[in-house]
Amino acid sequence: MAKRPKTIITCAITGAIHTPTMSDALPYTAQDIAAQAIAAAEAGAAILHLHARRPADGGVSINPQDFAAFLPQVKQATGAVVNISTGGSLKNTIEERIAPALAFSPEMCSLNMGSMNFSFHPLAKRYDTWKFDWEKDYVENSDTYIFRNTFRDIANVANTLAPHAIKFEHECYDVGHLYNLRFCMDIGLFKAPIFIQFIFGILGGIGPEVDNLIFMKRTADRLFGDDYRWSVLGAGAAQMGLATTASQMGGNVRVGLEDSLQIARGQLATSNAEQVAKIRRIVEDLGCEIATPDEARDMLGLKGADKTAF
Ligand code: KMH
Ligand code: ZN
Repeated sequence: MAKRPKTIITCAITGAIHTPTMSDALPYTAQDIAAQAIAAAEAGAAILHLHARRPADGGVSINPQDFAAFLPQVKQATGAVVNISTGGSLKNTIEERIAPALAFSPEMCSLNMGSMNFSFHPLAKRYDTWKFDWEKDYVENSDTYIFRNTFRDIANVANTLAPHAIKFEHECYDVGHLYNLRFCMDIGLFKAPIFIQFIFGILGGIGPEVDNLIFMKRTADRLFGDDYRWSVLGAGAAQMGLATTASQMGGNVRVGLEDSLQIARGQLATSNAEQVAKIRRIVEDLGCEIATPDEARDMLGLKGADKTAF
C-alpha cells in the first residue's frame, strides 16, 4: 500500500471574524499574537496563517506596521512557514489588502477565490455587552458586506506578487471558486502544485457537511488532477470533525482561533496551541504523521524562509 502523506497543520491565529468580547483567548496585541503563534508552532503547526489587529482595541488591521510588530519575533523563535492574509478586511480594496504581503514577501499568503457574502452577524445576538466600541457594529453589519475578490482583483494579486515567488493558500468557500481557480490557472496566473484550502461553514459559502467535502474534493480532482495539494478548514463547531475527516482522506488541516473559538462543543479554547495539540493528537492516533515546516516547504514547493523580507 502507498505510504500515507504527512499531514500539514496550519494554524490561523487571530483572523478578522471574531472579536475580543467573544473570547479572552483571542490574541490582538503584537506580543500575544507572537506568543500564541510560537506556541502553536511548538505544538505542531507547520504553517502560521497570520492577520494583524489594532493593539489598542483588537480591531482588524491591514497596516504593515502592525505586522512588523510580531513577524520578526515569530521568525526568530520558530522554523514555521509564515502565511500572511490578503483577505483581512471586508472594507478595503485589494491593493490595500496586499500591502503587508508586498512589504514582507512571506513564503505564503492567502488568496480568496471569489466574491461573496461573508457574514457572521448571527454571532452578535450572543452578547449583551461588548469590550470595545467597534465590535457590535462590525459584527452586526457583516450582513451588509460583500467580500470582493473579482477576477481582476485576483489577477492583480497574482501579478503584483509574482516577483516575490509567494505560494498562495487559495481560499475556496464554495465549488464555484474551484472553477474560478481552474480558469486562473488556464490563463497562466498560478503554477502547480497549487495549494487549496477548502472552507466549510462560513455563512455565504458551502455548508460544513462531509458530503460537501467529498464533492469539493472530487471536483478538485477532476479540475486539477495531480496539480494540487489540499487542506480543510471547518468554521465554528465543524472545525475538529472536518479536519479529522480530511486527514483520513489524505488531506491537510487548518485549525486556529480565526476559524473557531472552541476546543469542544460549547467549550472555549484557551489558546491556538490547544487546538493544534488536539488535532495533532487525533491525526497521530489515527495513524498519520504530521509534517515539519521543512517537509511542508517541500510538499508545497515554497521558496524558503531565507527569502522573506522580515
Ligand atoms: N477576513 C475575512 C473576510 C483570509 O485570511 O484570506 C476572510 C479572511 C480570509 O480572513
Ligand atoms: Zn485569514
